[in-house]
Amino acid sequence: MDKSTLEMMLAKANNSIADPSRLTERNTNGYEQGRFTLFHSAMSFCSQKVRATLVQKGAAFKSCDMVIIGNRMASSGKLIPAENYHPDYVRLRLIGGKLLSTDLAANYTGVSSVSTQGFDACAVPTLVDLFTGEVIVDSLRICLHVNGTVSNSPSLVPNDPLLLAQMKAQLDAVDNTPHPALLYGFHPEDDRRPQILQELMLSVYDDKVEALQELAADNSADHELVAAYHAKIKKEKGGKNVSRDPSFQHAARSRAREIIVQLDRDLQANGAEWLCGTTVTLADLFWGVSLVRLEYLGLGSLWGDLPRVRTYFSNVAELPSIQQEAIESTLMSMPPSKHLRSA
Ligand SMILES: N[C@@H](CCC(=O)N[C@@H](CS)C(=O)NCC(=O)O)C(=O)O
Repeated sequence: MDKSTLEMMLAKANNSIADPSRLTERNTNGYEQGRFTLFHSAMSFCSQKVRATLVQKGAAFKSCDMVIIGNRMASSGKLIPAENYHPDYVRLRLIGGKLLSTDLAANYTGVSSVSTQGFDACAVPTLVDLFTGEVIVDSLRICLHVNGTVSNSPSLVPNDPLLLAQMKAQLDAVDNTPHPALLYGFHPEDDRRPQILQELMLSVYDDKVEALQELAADNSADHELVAAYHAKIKKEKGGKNVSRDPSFQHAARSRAREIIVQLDRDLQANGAEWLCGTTVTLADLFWGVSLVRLEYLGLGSLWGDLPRVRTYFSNVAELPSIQQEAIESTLMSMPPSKHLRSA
């Protein structure tokens, strides 16, 4: 896309952020000044992967920190939609979506992987690369792009084809962990999420659907945007349907356990401090973010009997990028959890 059109769309998308203090320059002395703008959210698991990658690579970026949960005004009951549903943001993100060979995600599976579930046009993160004129969506693709373009710091992607294949399998494992199901869902007999989070989740799906329906009605002339909103409405209604379904919630937790048991086997096979070779790769950053989120949700017990995973978690949690962008970010943006403490 040409630079002036992209800059115009970017400026409009910035208007989706109500509070200008959430538009900041990060790592101002870092590499690739003026190149990246990241639309993300402090609390979002997928955004944490991207920010950890940018920080680990030492890249400068403009941070557009969005509120991704709608909010109802106490006085009037009026619903303020999540900022990631704003028409100008979704229009920008739809440009990136066209580069994916996938349909809009309309079915809820409890997993948010673009490669298996489709493209959610109303989500974060979105990266704009002003040097190439690209809008890039999907945290996995964004992190590979950042690694490939920031060349002054050590690569987070192995050259060795075998290690590269192993790393990609790990990125897919994290991507296919049912994080949305575990964050939003009510486990029938063992819900360990912080109480305030559980309360927040009582109305989250209804609020999302209400906000999206209003936005679709208000923007009826823009057919592409309306299609994106309709797909999202269908997906979120699906989420509500299974949020209290015991077998769905049991299956999500069992799936997360299986993925962690496989991590344990892979750690044993690699035998080093890190997961794919002897240096930090994207696999370690993705797993760092994933394990921090599971710990926050009270699911550290999923690897309580796996000492290798416990040691690995301590190692990744010491990386400054994980401390800052997963642990501290979670603690400052999400309700307090007795399960996760500051490093
Ligand atoms: N696979 C996508 C998933 C994007 C996604 O689902 N983002 C979540 C946060 S982790 C989001 O924006 N949720 C808010 C919403 O859907 O309303 C990625 O990795 O970028």
